[in-house]
Amino acid sequence: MNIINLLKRAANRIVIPMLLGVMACQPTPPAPMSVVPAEHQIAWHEMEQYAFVHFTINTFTDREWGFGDESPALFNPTDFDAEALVKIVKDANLKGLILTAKHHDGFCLWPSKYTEHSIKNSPYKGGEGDIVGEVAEACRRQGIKFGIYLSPWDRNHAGYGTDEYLEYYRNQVRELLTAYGPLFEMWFDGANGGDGYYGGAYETRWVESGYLYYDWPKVIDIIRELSPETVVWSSSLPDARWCSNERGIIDKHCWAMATPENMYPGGRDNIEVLKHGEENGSRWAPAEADVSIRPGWFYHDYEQPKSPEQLFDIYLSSVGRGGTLLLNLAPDRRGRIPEQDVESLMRWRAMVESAFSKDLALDAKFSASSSRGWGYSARSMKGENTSYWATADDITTGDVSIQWNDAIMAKYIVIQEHIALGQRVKEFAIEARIGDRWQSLANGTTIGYKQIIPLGDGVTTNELRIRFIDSRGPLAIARIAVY
Ligand code: FUL
Repeated sequence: MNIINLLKRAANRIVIPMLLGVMACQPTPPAPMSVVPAEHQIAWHEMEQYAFVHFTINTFTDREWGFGDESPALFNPTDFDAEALVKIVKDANLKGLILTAKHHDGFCLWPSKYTEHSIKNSPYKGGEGDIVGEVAEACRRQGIKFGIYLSPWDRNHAGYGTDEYLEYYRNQVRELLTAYGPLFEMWFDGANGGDGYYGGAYETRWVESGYLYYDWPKVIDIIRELSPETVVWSSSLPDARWCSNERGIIDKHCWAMATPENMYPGGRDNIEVLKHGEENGSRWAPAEADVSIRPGWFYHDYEQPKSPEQLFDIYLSSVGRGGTLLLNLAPDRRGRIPEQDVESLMRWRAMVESAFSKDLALDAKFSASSSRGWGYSARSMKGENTSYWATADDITTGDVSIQWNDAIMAKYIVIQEHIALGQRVKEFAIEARIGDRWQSLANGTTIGYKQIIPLGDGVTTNELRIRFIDSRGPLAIARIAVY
């Protein structure tokens, strides 16, 4: 037998069985929890922060809610430039943009074929303009994801409150998705019914229980058909939910799951569920924090933007609490984002980048009280969240120690769960070794996609201990970072 054959036999008898043996020993991943995010919801989490843009007739009438009887001739931005708007969004490190295609007053920022109450009867570009189309195109060119806000309540439409309006509304959803989709998110406001112009009736119209009237499942079917990857947001559900306030604050105790029964835009009887989610909720419907850079959603020249420090706090209480941040910008009558708002945004971006520039954990030694085995060790939590630490099926608690040779000063700890397998952690604590004792730094409950835990002025230590005290299943932690 020649040498080549000998080597082949050795490979067949020894090397291949050895490899198979090692593969057989590699533990399987933990089973997913019963509710996990869809792939496009994971992509949505990863965006973390995106812009809202409130712009319409209200910008020119100095109102927050138009009555519906405003003349389209009022809409006349003198210096609108979609590319410049999207560039500001991009420079602020916001990953998407959701535009108010139609607010409660019913004026359409695109030349809808279903109404005359639109940009086509305004002086903007002599009636040839299309703000929705221009922004969608600029987003596409600059790599920013695009989304649409389409107010269900329409104070202009004569048929509001009847089936005629429902057909109109669904036609518009179809029209927008066909012309400007796919969209990363569609935003269905909960504000519903009340007084308005309604085609000249000037009366008050309430719709049946707010949400029942719209028959939302029919609207959602249209979206799933034309743009299946769209996250459908509403004050309740189904794919992402309101965080229960407009101040940009997600509650510290917040599950991504909730149960959709009777929860559609306008359903306000579930504030506690919106705020905390439900540990055993039947859908992945995480919280989104919507907040405006100014007191109002639309531009008013007497208002001032929030400071970079205020925006930084909002970042911590939204992105830092397992959900996303939807930060509203308000173009002025030129159609431009006011200079002082841009200044605030850019300084905010710089603050975030400087606070989270160097992950000190990259130079540390990670160890854990136990692990699932090969491929799931404590060091899997270091750096990018491409791998994760996991415990054995029957182990739902664990301590992670992070040690440095030389003491470091930590101001923030970032923890991320491997949410592709569901949200699990129910309780955790963070401690630092100071001298020869352990000092408690923070306690928390839920984690989810990402928790940023601020440590006040900072802690100097050479060992941190993260204690996972309770979990719905075996632990699956994607990342621990220290700044
Ligand atoms: C609210 C609306 O009534 C406000 O005008 C604004 O659009 C805000 C984002 O949602 O419910």
